[in-house]
Amino acid sequence: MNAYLVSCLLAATLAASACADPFLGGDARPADSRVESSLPPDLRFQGDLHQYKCADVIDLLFVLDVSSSMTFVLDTLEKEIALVVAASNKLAPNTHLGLIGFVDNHRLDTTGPLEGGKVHTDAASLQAAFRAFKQTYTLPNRNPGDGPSGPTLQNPICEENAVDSLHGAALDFPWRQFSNRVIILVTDDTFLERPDNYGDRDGDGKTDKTDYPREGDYPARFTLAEAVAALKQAKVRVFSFTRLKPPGLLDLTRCGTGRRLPWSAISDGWSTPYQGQKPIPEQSSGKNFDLDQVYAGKLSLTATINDVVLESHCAPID
Ligand SMILES: [Ca+2]
Ligand SMILES: [Ca+2]
Ligand SMILES: [Ca+2]
Repeated sequence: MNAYLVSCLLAATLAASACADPFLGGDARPADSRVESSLPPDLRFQGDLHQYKCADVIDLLFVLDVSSSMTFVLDTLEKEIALVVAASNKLAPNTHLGLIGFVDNHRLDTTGPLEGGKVHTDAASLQAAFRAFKQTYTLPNRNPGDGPSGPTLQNPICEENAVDSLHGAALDFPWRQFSNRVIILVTDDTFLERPDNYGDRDGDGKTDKTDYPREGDYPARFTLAEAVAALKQAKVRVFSFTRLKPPGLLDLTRCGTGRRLPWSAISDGWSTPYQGQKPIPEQSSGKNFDLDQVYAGKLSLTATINDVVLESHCAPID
């Protein structure tokens, strides 16, 4: 039992004033809430006080770098996502899942059965979505925000647009009111901020070079601070899987085009500060994990996801 549940139980024994929902605002109470809607938020526990059971549901959004080096992650998730869905539904029924894919811009998947397609409820439709992103965006090197008929071979610099993806995740995913809100982000690079442009390979302020790797207009729309503010407002935790150090020269997953930031900055914003700002997982009450350990088979992506969902469930963000 985590510290929050213990303190909640103790306080609730003294006076039924504990366990107030940490997530203020947001959508209306879900129709499938496991608690009678007539109950005020401070009585949202089930059973007697000796068997406290948090009634929060789980909203789990994958925000995935789908650039060409990330095929491994999409394949792993496709294979193992059923384990995540099963574990989450065991913890709390009716888990909602979603997917954002990003390279230099992003797209929220809309092939699920709920909320205009933004929400998946089982492994099968999410597996199909992982496959579709791989085929449509990863393999031809296409930016998800450009849609399935966008230009291919379109990724001139190594940094990928996690910041705008997280800002979009905070605002555009239909987070439920009484929910444990978790983002699982996987990327193997750092990011840029407004007013930089991911398509401006040489940083001259123009996006007009047509030789490989071709330039394009992919402006960074938000800053790190703006994305973190949106995540905090939405009470969403970010758990990321990223590189802690640059890949070796012969590493097949090493980005082959140029960079805006030095190779040593590859961990910035995830496990090391970004331009003096604390890493995103730390700022959003989440945590970062070593993606190289996943590649090496030393860290299970799905078991780690299950762990963080369990640990964050019914543990309000401070
Ligand atoms: Ca990449
Ligand atoms: Ca890029
Ligand atoms: Ca340029």
